[in-house]
Amino acid sequence: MIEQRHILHVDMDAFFAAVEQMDNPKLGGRPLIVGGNPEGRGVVAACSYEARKFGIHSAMSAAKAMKHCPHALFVRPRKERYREVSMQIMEIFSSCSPVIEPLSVDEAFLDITENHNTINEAADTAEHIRNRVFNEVGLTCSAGVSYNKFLAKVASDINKPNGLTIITREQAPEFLASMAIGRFYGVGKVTEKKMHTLGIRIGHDLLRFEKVELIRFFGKAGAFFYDIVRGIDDRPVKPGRGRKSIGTETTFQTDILDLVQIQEVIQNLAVKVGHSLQKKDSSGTTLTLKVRYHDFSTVTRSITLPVPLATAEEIIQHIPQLLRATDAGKIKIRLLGITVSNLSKQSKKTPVQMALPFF
Ligand code: DCP
Ligand code: CA
Ligand code: CA
Repeated sequence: MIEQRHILHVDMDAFFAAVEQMDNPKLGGRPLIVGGNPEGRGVVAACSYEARKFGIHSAMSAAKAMKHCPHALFVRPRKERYREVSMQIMEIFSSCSPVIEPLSVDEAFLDITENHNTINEAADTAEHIRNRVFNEVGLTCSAGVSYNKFLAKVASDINKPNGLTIITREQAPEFLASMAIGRFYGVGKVTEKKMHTLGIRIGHDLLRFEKVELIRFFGKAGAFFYDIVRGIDDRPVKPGRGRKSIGTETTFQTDILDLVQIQEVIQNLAVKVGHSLQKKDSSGTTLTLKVRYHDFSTVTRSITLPVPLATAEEIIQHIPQLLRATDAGKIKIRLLGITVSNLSKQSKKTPVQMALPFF
């Protein structure tokens, strides 16, 4: 076992919504939704905690949010501004530890093992960071402190908004045993369902299974589940990692069923992603297709390849396989997206040009 580490996870509260409320005090203290047009087919990107009391949450349709709370205020996202604020918070994090791994625009892991002998010292640093974010940026955030990444991330969510939670090594087993299985890292909707059919609803139920059994049921992830429910997660905080993925998606004016039309859309998305990859001199080994059906249920299908993808043509080659694993053509679709992840810097400078019969 590696030595006791002190890991922090910091995550901004209602990030886009909080930035809007900060920049425009008239929006403060009110149910606020940042997202698309509620009269059209927009979705909620973020909502203030005042809006959450009405059952509104991210990814809900803006129209539905409007129904839940007719007096909510709606504003459109300003991505550039969020990126700017994101840089400010990341700078504060960086000044507190060189070992920082941004996970998304509003959150990061920090390894502060160095210079911190006890978890209480680590908690003091978490509070110091939260104070600085509040005083220097003007926003609240929540933090989790524990001895691994998984527990630190879970912890940051517990006392949201504007809270701090510590999970010590002693507290971890009881905590993990009573945790709902869907909250375990890597357990998405599909895996959660499968866990339920196996009678696994909380961490405690998962403890009954041998590692080999879990591997049989869940593949490699099974081994990971076996470990994390025992509080074992040795993943390091990886500093200096840039963007984790490059992707794009589109929501249609009206839902589409026609496969030819679907393929055309994906081709355009692939061209966009291909351009971004080339602009950033990146390539990635994992390709993910996201399909949201008319009823908002969403599936993602991924493949990981031995050779990184760097161009639209290379992406498009793998789309039919991914598409076949969805209900495209059978069930109406409202959104399609593709993402390339597991990025590395060295793209192939001279991609082989192929005359590809798309699909
Ligand atoms: N976001 C988005 N679409 C989603 C989820 C999130 O555009 N489906 C954006 C808006 C969020 C930001 O990312 O403000 C950060 O996402 P979080 O999941 O961290 O959620 P919030 O920061 O909004 O709220 P919380 O206080 O629960 O962290
Ligand atoms: Ca957040
Ligand atoms: Ca977040």
